[in-house]
Amino acid sequence: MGFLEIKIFFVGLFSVISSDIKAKCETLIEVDLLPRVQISSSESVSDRRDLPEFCQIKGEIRPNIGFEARFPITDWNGKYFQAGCGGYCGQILPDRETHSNAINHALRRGYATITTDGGHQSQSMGDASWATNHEVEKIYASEVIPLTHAAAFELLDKIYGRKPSYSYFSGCSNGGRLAAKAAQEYPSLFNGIISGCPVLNLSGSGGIFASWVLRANLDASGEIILDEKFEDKLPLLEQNAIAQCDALDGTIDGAIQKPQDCFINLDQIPDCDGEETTSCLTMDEKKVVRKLYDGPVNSAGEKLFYGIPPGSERYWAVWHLGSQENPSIGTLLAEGFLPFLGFTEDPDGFKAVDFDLDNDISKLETQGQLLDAMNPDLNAFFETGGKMIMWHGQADPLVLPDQSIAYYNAVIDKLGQNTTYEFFRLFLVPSMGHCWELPAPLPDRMNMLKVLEDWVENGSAPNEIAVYSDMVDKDKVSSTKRGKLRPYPKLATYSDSD
Ligand SMILES: [Ca+2]
Repeated sequence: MGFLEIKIFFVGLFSVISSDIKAKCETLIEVDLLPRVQISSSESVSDRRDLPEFCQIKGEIRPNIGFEARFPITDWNGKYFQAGCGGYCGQILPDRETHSNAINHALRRGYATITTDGGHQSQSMGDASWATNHEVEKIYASEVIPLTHAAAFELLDKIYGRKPSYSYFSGCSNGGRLAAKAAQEYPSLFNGIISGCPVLNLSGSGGIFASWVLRANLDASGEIILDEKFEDKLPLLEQNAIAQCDALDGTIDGAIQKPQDCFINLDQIPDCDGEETTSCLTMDEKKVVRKLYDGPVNSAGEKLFYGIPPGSERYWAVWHLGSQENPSIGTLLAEGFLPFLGFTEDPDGFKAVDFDLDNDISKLETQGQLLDAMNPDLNAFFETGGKMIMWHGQADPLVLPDQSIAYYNAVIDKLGQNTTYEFFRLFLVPSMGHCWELPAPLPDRMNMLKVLEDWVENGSAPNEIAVYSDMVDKDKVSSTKRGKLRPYPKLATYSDSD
């Protein structure tokens, strides 16, 4: 055969294969019942201009995990991508961009992808009433990972007739917690794992920290002190933090890269003297802000969890500012966690603000063992050759980055610095908030999946990760700025060049 004939032969073969895949996709619902999956629809989708043609499969993974799978009709790269769901899950959200639940970025790279609702359905942020059922809690805690993996492999076998060459897991927030759980509890399922802004210490975050934030923000009569209007004063707080702590890391770049060295002095912010403006704080406001930076303490003054990082102020409105009528997301999450997830028994009518930091912490232990992803023994994952990238916005005011740093150090204590560095690296993203809620002042876009592929498939370990800005809000973000993240404890660097 000449070149042209060979080309025609392969093009012909290829179109047979892709039409075969399309046919399998569109008849999937009629084939034999799959042991692990109840399919409700399966069809090829070719009218999404932002996506390659894909087989869209919807249904339920037994017992009750809603899912959507998106498998390429043509040009499958032979690999599998599973996403973890954010928050308390409950929705499938296959078109979500950025990091939670997101699969389209992997589909565009040719992956067969799947995302789920975590094993229960809910419509509103912070709804954890489904967690009165302990079996459902166990699925949310981690069982969703192997159940989804096994079901997806059945689907891959039906559509492509084979197993994938590589499997990846990625998630942010609760999805990042699931990613860490995958490495800890199911070490042989994934070749590569991306754990973003993970709620590793879910019982500490949802129980101790979240209830502290609510209580710190109430006056003696139970009224909220920092409400939605306080958003206007956040730039003042941010400027104060940057002025005091940007240089502590050795570089004035607009980011506080050593927040642990930073103690914010609020005396430098003028007191409001009768007249309220956006360039002063009242005494009550200063008291609350002090408590937020310092973090939870008990009545003996003992520190119980981390404080909100300086430099994260611009994101406080998204997560922590609200009113009685319009509660903050942090409030909703706290009221969901306590009582439904945090306690073994779910006390009726319990309010998060009533969580007692002197007496109630031990009540979180049993559920903490189920939910938290704190086990530093990743040896089994290491032994299988798995690689994990953990990343965390250094200005995340909801899921505090200190818990990722503490975890990383615990893994080093367990496995040693050299072994850990061979398969697990932590990247802190300066000035980025929680998973991505607003453009950060510094570059906050990166392609972690590409970086992880290079590590897993080519043995090219990430010594630096490019970050860039493609936001258009030019008043706030430099569109040409580039950065390089480096593995913790190294710091990121920035340049103005393209
Ligand atoms: Ca700096």
